[in-house]
Amino acid sequence: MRYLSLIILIVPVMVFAQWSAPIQVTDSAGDELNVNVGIYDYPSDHLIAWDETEAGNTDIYARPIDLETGELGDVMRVTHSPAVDQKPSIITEVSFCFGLFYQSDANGMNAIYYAEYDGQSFSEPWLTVYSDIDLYDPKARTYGASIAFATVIFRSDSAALAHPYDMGRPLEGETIYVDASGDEPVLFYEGFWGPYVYYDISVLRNAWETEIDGQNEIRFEYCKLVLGGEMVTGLIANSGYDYHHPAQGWDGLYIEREDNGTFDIISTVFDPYAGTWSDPQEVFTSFGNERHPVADRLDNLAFEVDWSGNTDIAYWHPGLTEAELVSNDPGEDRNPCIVRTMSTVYLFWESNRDGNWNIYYAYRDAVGVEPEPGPEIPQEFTVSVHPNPGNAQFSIDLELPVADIAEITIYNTAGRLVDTINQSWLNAGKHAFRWQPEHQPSGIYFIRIATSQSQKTAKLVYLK
Ligand SMILES: [Ca+2]
Ligand SMILES: [Ca+2]
Ligand SMILES: [Ca+2]
Ligand SMILES: [Ca+2]
Repeated sequence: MRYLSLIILIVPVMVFAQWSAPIQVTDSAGDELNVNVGIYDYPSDHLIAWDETEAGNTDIYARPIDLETGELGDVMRVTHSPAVDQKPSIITEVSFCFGLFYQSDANGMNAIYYAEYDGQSFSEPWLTVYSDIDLYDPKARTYGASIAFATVIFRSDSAALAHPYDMGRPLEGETIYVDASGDEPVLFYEGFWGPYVYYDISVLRNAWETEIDGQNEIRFEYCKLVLGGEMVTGLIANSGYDYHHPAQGWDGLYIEREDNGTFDIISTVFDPYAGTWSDPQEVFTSFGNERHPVADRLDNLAFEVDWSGNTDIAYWHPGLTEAELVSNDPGEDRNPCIVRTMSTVYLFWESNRDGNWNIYYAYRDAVGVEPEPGPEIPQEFTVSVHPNPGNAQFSIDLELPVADIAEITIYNTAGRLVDTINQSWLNAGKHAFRWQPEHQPSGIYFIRIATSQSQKTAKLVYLK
């Protein structure tokens, strides 16, 4: 009894009943690190990638998983070079192409390589972005607002860079310096591409960690749409702390705050009108250290904690009153990676509980917005359009099984965006929208509904 109350006193925040037991993904004698997961085929076919170091050589490996059944495919070796091939980042949900970027020093300098996956195996990797300075830490990003368009963002010691990727192949020679100044070191980079940080009057573009006058600060960049797309850079208000690792949530950032060697997670919300950030709110503070936050656009937040004397993985969401412990093993558990399907949140991470590093994952039911009382919650994501064909106005009925961000757009047969109908959060349930073609010729149009998890396209025929 004395022992039990001691545990309760020391670790009052341990809640982990919601989480499955950890499931092992890799079991080789080498060290598997830097796990990254992307969706290959909606709804549940995903690819897990990591780098593995064995006998002094580091290569990229990947393994398919069906998240619905938990079935794991064979482990595939993506690279075979004697170079250090590491930090895979999977490009996700881009039509006609799928693969992973990674960093390699195969040509002497660190550069960004890409290998394509066809559902069975990987192509020979090729060099996509190179420079006479080291480039590393690739992060693949997709544009939710466009068809088949994506970007890989990476960094050097002094700048963050982006490279567009279109219809199957990275575009050559189009590297963009995201942080053009290059005057300050870029210590960590979070690039935002897609509709989730789009407001009527501005777009939040990027946030990164840099060192200014001996202190680690978070810089950000946003685009003022009302002033003709002017890019503005600012500093998230400093109050004498070191800040690290900005991670983007629904309307702002989660940041690691360092105060005399102790670490907490704070959040700050972006004001798109003023271009400023709210005063930092403590999301999670305790006697222990909370570090390295990662978040998805629906505020699923994972981070590392040392509450029981070794590092473990914790999870938090605004719908929870307490953080939940996902791993609780005496080994070191670190580097969480979040994947969410319609109804489930998955966390992948690396653990040395086996005497070498291996990849594990665990899952729980997604924490969503509470459904409105009354209306029946649909089982499936569906869309219907009527009348179709129509001659004046179309009604679009949408059913969402879970709350999500939904972007509804209309394209013509040339693939050009004709209209944007919705770009905001929708609760689970039934929704009705209207589209009235104005100054559009008769013909076939496509309505595309993209949520954070999937997309649907329906054809409609407009006859004047
Ligand atoms: Ca291993
Ligand atoms: Ca290698
Ligand atoms: Ca703390
Ligand atoms: Ca642990």
